[in-house]
Amino acid sequence: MQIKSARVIVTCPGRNFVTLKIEVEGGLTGIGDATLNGRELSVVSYLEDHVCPALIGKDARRIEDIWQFLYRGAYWRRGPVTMRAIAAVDVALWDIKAKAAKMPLYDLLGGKSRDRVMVYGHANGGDIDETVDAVGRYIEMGYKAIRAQTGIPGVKGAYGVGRGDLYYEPADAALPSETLWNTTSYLDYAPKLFEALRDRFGFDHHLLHDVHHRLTPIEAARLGKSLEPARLFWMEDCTPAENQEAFRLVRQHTVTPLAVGEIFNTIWDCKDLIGEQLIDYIRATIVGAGGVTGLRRIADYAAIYQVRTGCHGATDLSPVTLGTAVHFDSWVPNFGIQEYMRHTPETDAVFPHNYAFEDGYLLVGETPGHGVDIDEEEAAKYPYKPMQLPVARLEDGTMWNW
Ligand code: EZ4
Ligand code: CO
Repeated sequence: MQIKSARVIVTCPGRNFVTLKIEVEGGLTGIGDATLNGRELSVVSYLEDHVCPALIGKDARRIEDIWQFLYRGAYWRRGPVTMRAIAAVDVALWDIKAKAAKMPLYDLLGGKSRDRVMVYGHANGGDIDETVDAVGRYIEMGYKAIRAQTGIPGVKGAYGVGRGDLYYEPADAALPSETLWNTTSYLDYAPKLFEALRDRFGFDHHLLHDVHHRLTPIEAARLGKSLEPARLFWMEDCTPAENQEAFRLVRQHTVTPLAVGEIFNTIWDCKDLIGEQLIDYIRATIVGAGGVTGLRRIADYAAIYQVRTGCHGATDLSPVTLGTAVHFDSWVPNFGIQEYMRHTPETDAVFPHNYAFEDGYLLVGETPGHGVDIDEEEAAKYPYKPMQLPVARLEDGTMWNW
């Protein structure tokens, strides 16, 4: 089953997506997502200039060998660009293998461990009242788990606040927008949001919150402690995780469950976090961490330490990643939850798929492969648009973590 062609398709139905399409002799095709939000074209070049030519003629059945070839062969290991390129190849090859086997991908992975995949949606608002209303709308839509983010009065562009509708895209301009950050206001305001949410809705739903790398370890510990009465499902990215040891301090102080890893690329980024049981959920995802092959290694390692998965699933991960994740989540024994931000109707039209949302869960499709396709005519209607993620500064002008 030789690889005949490997092509990159870039489309922007509201936001940019990079997709790799591989075709093998005999005509089977598979697709993989290579989207790196705000730095898309670097992965396009990596694939087109360096990876695609080396794939031609290789046996598409040898997924593990091709993964090792691209990982070891780069010499410059890891990093978001390399690992997204590897993920795109890996997912396209799993898609092809499952189609050839006439199996949905979850079956090829070992079969279903569950019937449906619990997801969490994103509710946000300009202040506490708006956010409480937004959470109410998610509850009405059937969500069992909801991430809540609120704007902070006086802080311009606090993380996670949308622009008036249910869709939220942080990459909003050709050059980075400037936002402000104020830790004192945030640490005062955020716990009040969760108090208000529990007062209004009780404890029947899971609530989640994303700190988005903004706090120091001791501040994160304090927030975790002050959120304990709200019994969160998790507190995410409470402090930057380049230094995995930082989480020892947070862990010492709070029983609020911790989730980390949406920006991780390999098992090495989370080795100590998992091995020392410093986190409860690992957020690494298929497109970010080297495809099904890379993520499976992380998940199996995490299982030993009772760390569960919580795959990143923002809209900058294309329906190809989401669809593949639903297969992965259906199989993985130590599943926790799946992030789910609905894509726009334009995006859904470019990527026909067979996963479906029902009553707070995603249901996996039964067709062979990962169940997501790309309509190239539709994709061609939306040319690439430069869009970057925002940056954040403190009030005195100091650069901070966005
Ligand atoms: O801000 O994927 O948990 N979800 C997140 C995301 C990230 C975006 C960045 O591109 O933190 O919404
Ligand atoms: Co996040």
